[in-house]
Amino acid sequence: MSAAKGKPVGRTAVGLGTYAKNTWCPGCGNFAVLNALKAVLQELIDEGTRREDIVLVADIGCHGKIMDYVGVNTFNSLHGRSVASATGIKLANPELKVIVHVGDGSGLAEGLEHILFAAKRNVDITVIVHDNGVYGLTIGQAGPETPPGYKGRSTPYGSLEEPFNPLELLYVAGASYLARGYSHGIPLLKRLYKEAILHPGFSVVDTLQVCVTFRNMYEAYNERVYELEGHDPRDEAQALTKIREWGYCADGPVALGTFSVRDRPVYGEHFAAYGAADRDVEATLTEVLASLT
Ligand SMILES: Cc1ncc(C[n+]2csc(CCOP(=O)(O)OP(=O)(O)O)c2C)c(N)n1
Ligand code: SF4
Ligand SMILES: [Mg+2]
Repeated sequence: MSAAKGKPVGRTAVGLGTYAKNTWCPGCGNFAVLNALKAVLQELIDEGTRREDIVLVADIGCHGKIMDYVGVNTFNSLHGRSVASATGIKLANPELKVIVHVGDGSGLAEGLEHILFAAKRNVDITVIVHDNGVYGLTIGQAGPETPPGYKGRSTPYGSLEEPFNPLELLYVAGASYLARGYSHGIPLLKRLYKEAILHPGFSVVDTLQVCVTFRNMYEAYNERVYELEGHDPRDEAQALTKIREWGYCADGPVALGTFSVRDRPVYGEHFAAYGAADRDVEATLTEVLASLT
């Protein structure tokens, strides 16, 4: 549990608040993510989920501070390692709803291998990417989702690299639920976060979370975003076409909504068949130790 967190203030208009002082910049897109998430968690609690069965996991970055602002259990992981930690938490206690908050830097650069393998395994966790296309906390360096031409502390003459499409990458890796939201649209974020959390298997919501201080995309996104209509997320060809429509840097329409839902075996579901719960741990350990001598 985060030390900065005080006693939950209880149910208010936004619910599940804490006494921690919020240090995000005024206007930051993280506020929309926070409000949507708290509303969804409150709904889940009202529908019967135990508050103590919800775990938020994050690591380092402006997005990671979200853990201090929600009155549920939280785990602060090493930088880039939050998806690996979440995988362990879920496997140790499958009853938990495990939600991971990553930045485009922490999740798609420092921790890329972890997110790819969690998708490949279809671990039953939800990853919310706070995708602002920049390293916010360390004051505006270019990251994996930064488009060419971006001028920041590490690229004063403009970034030369093209971003990759995280949804395409995670689709190929095996994620069984993929969606994109935008921090200027809390109702859609709520729908996507709830769908993702309830989806059995690896779910990801790439959230276009505007960093007003280092990469203010509100005007550009407002002109280009649209919500998917008549799209069948279970049709793989349609899903891939829509996922590939926007390459995260070129102009053109930016689709929001649920791109893909697939039924895949969920990692860990078969563990119970191993009979781990019934095993005599002491006898097994003695046997293993004896085999080493
Ligand atoms: C291994 C490691 N590399 C680099 C850093 C420095 N660092 C801290 S936060 C951060 C950027 C985080 O960017 P992002 O994940 O996009 O989060 P944001 O602040 O934009 O929400 C970096 C590079 C670190 N703490 N540890
Ligand atoms: S630096 Fe950017 S991402 Fe970080 S709190 Fe400020 S506006 Fe938000
Ligand atoms: Mg970022």
